[in-house]
Amino acid sequence: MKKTVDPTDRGFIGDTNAPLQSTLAAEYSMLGQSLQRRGVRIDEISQLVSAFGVALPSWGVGTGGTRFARFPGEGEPRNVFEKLEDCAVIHSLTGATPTLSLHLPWDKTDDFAALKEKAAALRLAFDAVNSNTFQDQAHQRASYKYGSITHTDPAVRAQAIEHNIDCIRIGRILGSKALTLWISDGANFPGQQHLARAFERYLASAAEIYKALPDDWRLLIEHKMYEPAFYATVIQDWGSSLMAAQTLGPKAFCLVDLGHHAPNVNIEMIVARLVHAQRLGGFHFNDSKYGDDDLDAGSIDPFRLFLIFNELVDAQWRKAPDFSPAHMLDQSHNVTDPIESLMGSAVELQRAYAQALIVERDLLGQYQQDNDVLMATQTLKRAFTTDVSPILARARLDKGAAIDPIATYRASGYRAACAAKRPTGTGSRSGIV
Ligand code: LRH
Ligand code: MN
Repeated sequence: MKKTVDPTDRGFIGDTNAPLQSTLAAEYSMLGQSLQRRGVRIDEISQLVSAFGVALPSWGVGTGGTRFARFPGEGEPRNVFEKLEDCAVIHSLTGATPTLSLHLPWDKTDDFAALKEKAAALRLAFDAVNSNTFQDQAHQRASYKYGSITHTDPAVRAQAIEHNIDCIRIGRILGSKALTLWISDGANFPGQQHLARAFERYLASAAEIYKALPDDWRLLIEHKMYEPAFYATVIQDWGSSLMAAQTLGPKAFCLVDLGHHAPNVNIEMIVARLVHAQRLGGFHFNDSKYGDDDLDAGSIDPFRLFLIFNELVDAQWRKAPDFSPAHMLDQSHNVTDPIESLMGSAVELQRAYAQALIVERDLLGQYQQDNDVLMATQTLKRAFTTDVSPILARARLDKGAAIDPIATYRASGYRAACAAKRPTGTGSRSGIV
């Protein structure tokens, strides 16, 4: 077997970077000169990009699947501790993923305090925890077949509320500051569910969960147009999510999962509205062409991702009140090495952020004011068509990460080492994880 190296080892990363540094320095200086002509200081952008972090989905480091099949890859993590190890590799090589988001009970363990210690030793921390009332667990009292916190049976609602409160308890041990509440509750046929009463049950149950939130926590309400419900979903769109957040209280916010909208929906507009309402709680970044495809961020429509970051940078720039969205990835890696996909996606988020940071906002504002449509769209597009790769690589280098994360990861032989250490199950079964 090829010699394997620990990809989190700084010496190994430094050795792999060495032959790439002079080219990077030349490209960085070229870009710096071109940006200077636009009145943009490249070092300022690199520092902001360096400070950007996105949370990894614990459920994303294993191979994902669909309802048809899941084809496990080599060396899959078998438990949350091994998921942490893989997340540490992603952060060591990109410098952009200092936190991860757990999903319960998928990441259940007997000792969450030990998990927190292990994470700290790997220079990782925990972002929002995710509850799960869209699957029935073994030995569960009541089924979620017809819903969870909006079920017509109060006993089922109570069970689902209890689970969410337990997720908050676990999150407090881990140092999380938010609970992401996505529920699959809805209907497959007209008439199956009373649309108004279901929403009222949602508000009443969510209020019980809200009561259990510590003062410095947030409740992140995640809307989704459809799936697994195929006619109506209780929290189907940003309007329902915003109404719920405003009803529940100041700790309730809206989480935007990019894949949870109909194709062609203007998501950057939704972001602008949620910023205005001071209820933009965060994102589940991914990409999609048709439905909730959970593909790698920036892989299908990088311009859309740029336009979303353009709204975020503009809000930051105009000092929008109460603006601190949580950035998280939520993807399913069915045919790629999850570690490579997550590294690539983190870099694509940094790219969209860097492009949004170099937008000449005063100039753009003037053209918008003057209704000079052509010059306004060109000014925005100039930022998107600028290759900011040297800034991203420089930000990684400055943090001791890899100039080329994928090449460094492959050179380490980490996946082969995992395959030797973590025997893979046989056959393929369906399901997203
Ligand atoms: C629902 C969702 C939600 C998670 C799940 C894994 O589609 O986006 O955020 O709980 O995926
Ligand atoms: Mn999501």
